[in-house]
Amino acid sequence: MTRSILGILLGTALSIPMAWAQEAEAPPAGNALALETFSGRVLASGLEGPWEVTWGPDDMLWVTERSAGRVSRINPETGEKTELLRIDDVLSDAQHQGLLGMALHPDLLKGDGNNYVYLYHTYDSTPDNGDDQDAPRAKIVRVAYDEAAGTLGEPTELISGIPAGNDHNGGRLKIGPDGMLYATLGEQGANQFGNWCKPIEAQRLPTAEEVGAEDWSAYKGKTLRMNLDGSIPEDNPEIEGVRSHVFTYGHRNPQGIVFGPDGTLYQSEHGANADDEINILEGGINFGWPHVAGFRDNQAYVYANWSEAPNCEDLTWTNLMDEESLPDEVPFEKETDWDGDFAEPLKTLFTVPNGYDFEDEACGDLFFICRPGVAPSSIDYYPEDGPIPGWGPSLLVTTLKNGAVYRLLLTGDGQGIRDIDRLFGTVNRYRDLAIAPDNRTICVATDAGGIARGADAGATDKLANPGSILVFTYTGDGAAE
Ligand SMILES: [Ca+2]
Ligand SMILES: [Ca+2]
Ligand SMILES: [Ca+2]
Ligand SMILES: [Ca+2]
Repeated sequence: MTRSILGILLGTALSIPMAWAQEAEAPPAGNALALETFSGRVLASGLEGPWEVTWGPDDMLWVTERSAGRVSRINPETGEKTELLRIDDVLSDAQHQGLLGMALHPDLLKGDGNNYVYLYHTYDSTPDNGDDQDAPRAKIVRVAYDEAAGTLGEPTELISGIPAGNDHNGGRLKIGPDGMLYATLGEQGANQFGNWCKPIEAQRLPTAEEVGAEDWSAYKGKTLRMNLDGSIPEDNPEIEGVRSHVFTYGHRNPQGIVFGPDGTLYQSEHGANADDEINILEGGINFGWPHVAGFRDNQAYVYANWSEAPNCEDLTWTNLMDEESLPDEVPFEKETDWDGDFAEPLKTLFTVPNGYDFEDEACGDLFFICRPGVAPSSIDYYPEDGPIPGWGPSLLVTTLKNGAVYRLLLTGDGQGIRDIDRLFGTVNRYRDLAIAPDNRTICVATDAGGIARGADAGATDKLANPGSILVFTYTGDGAAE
């Protein structure tokens, strides 16, 4: 594939033909669908970090804005935006903090008294001491939608005191077909960057004493499952003898969850330099982080535990995860040194062999952008009977570093991935998506700032459409090719 001109989207509410990008690094384009059968346009811009975009039962886009702590409805035809709520106690200093996930009650606007919306956000748990970053936590609140007034209000706290930090807070919410609320939590960026001397706690499980005391500090790097009032479901898995909100564990920074029509729970998770993961979650299962990245294959990863180095604070941290690059004082293990039970991913994006050059000159000082991981920020499900030829069933995954939607074609039983394509590439960071009910339109939310892959294949902080909702619409007739 040699097409390398990225579509630049300008203006708002204009229908602009897209050009398409394929990357040498991306997997081969196995699907021959003509991408010219899509139009692309900017629906809305000027948003303060749109993080969750959900198609509502009122045929409006419901959107959270991370740094503003705002929930709005956006008309998917005109882009007109109506603010529903602004939360006062949202903590949003760092890139990973703020108002994050949102889930709409499945019976919203069905007239049975369940006009509820669920929100995940970070806050300062010690608001009166003049330091808003000394004790960040996250909470999940339920708010009620007043249809007549067009507002969200009456906040009810379901759970608070959830661990949060300045990195990898996870934060995606979804209500399952079982009527339970699921939430993703990252490991808070432990063992890397400014947190390099903090231990990763993705494997630490809550004790009965902690659960009894409502101490949720062991919830880092977990998926939580709770009743809609925030309590622990009776049928949650008992893991090492303790039932808590924990549904799965051993995660790095999971930011996407979605249920397939048969109830399969698909998840996307940020890897480190490589090995972003697509997983199928089942209750009680360990997903391996940090002992294993992706598959247990000993490729381009060792678990270097900086917190165990006696002089950690004095060392110069590196995220090159091979034994030659690590200071002698830092203990490490190969993936096969750990013999714990865990579930391997369905797919990694992407695994590279030992010896791979993680400091590609093409991205200069921003070499992390050129690394094999694409930073998957959300996941959605495209149904088997959707009108776009060759798309169903598939998972659609938005990516930050490599602004695009990755379409992962599922096998017929939904339990495997048979092909990957990179679609709708622009110079942006894609944070989330929503699929219209007619399955012809894909709406994508972009970060308000940050670093992305540039049009020239290097890295850039000049984003084409910061803080926007982009809309890609299938214009074909749905006939098979
Ligand atoms: Ca979404
Ligand atoms: Ca404080
Ligand atoms: Ca894993
Ligand atoms: Ca591996």
